[in-house]
Amino acid sequence: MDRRAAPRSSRIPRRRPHIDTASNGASRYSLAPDDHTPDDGPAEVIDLAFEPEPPVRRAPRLAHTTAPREERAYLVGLDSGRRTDGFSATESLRELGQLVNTAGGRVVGATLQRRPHPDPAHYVGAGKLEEIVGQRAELGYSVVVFDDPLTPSQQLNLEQSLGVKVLDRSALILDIFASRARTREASLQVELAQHEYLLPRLRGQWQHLERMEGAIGSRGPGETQLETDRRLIGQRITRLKKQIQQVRQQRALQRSRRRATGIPVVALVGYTNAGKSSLMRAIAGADVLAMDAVFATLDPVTRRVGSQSGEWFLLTDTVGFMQKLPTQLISAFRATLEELDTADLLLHVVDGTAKTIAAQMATVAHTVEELGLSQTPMLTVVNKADGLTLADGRPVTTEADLEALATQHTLPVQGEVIFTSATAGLGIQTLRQRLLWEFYGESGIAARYADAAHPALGTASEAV
Ligand SMILES: Nc1nc2c(ncn2[C@@H]2O[C@H](COP(=O)(O)OP(=O)(O)OP(=O)(O)O)[C@@H](O)[C@H]2O)c(=O)[nH]1
Ligand SMILES: [Mg+2]
Repeated sequence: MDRRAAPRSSRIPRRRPHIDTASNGASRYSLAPDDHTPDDGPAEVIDLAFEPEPPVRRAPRLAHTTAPREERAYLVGLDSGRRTDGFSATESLRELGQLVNTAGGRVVGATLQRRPHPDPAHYVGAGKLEEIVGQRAELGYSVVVFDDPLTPSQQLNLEQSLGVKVLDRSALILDIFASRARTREASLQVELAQHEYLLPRLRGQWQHLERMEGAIGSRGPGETQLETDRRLIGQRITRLKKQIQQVRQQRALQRSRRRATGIPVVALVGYTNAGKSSLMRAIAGADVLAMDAVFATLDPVTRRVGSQSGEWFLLTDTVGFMQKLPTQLISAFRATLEELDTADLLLHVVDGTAKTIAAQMATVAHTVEELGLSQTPMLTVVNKADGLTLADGRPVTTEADLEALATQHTLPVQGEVIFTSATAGLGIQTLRQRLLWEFYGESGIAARYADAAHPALGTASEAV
């Protein structure tokens, strides 16, 4: 493949554009002074104001449901003071609130506890637990959501102490994925992740029967109901893994066919809600779902993008990343993420208006590394530029403004950054040209792909 160096020299970050993250003025929840995160000042207020979610059309649910439905959620986080991923405990808790909203719940309160390690039995200390219990009458919460993975025994102990349903971040994310799964493949992957998450948490809804000594049916060599449940779920997991293996093989076949065409592949990667699908729409004119919600996209969609002179590349949209993603999900979605293996270029889409932009970028970089893709060339695209302002305070409205942003930003990016607004249609042409340049150079090598009647090609999604 003919690949060249970037046409523009690497931008030297100078000044970060002002990023306007005005709150919508909804309710705020104060934290006790001793709970504040060290970097946020003493009188911290966790602003858990979220934009209202659009109504979510839910697919029929295939597997277990764990997350709140229109429930009043109380959030609990831990500030160990040792996080290295760039997210403060407060920001992480705010993101957890966003997940609760996406899952259909409403956040009614939140608390952070500063302690170096979670309590092995209850995650938080006894005092904090009492405080949470004490808030129940006032806030009327029906579910308590913890920002970190709980061990099965912590979850059980907490449910007993709090008297309400207890979830952790993983369960919430799994639930959102379950509600978003549209295709058979996504459903299989989500169901596998859910079963793997639930298996160690199965704890005998049937225990009362086991305790009834001498009861008819509980004697003899038979296994307990719990063992039966475990065995059945184990069998289901084996079956799901086999089915996913088949999906993987089909995908591998499709990929090798695609590779045989010699058409370059560009894959969109990025933090969830960064605007990957919107950018896909803008660049490829593709009819893909874009919505203001986390994890809107679960299945990779590939579209052709080309120029009139017969230069082409394929653009693939993928599932978004997030900090603290349940490991079960990553492994279940490996088949999907394998699409990235054959990408010639990763387009890292960043939400330029995100308060946690640097931490989000670090999460994506880390995930890309974990997926073994560090060697794949990556181009950073800072999207939602329409929500940014220039150094002189002017809002970004023109292509020239995007150029100015590119020279002003202080993002932690080595090399080239392209600014876009997928919704305002800014920077799209530049990005598309830049991608074509990457593979075909200034003059283009139309001759190489002049055979536009190649059976795998069809017509361009949109002419350049
Ligand atoms: N203001 C503004 N909003 C944007 C822009 N691009 C996308 N959005 C909005 O951001 C939200 C998320 O967009 P998506 O395209 O679904 O984001 P995604 O990265 O595909 O998200 P997931 O599939 O959930 O990982 C939607 O509400 C979009 O309308 C942009 O350039 N400017
Ligand atoms: Mg998407």
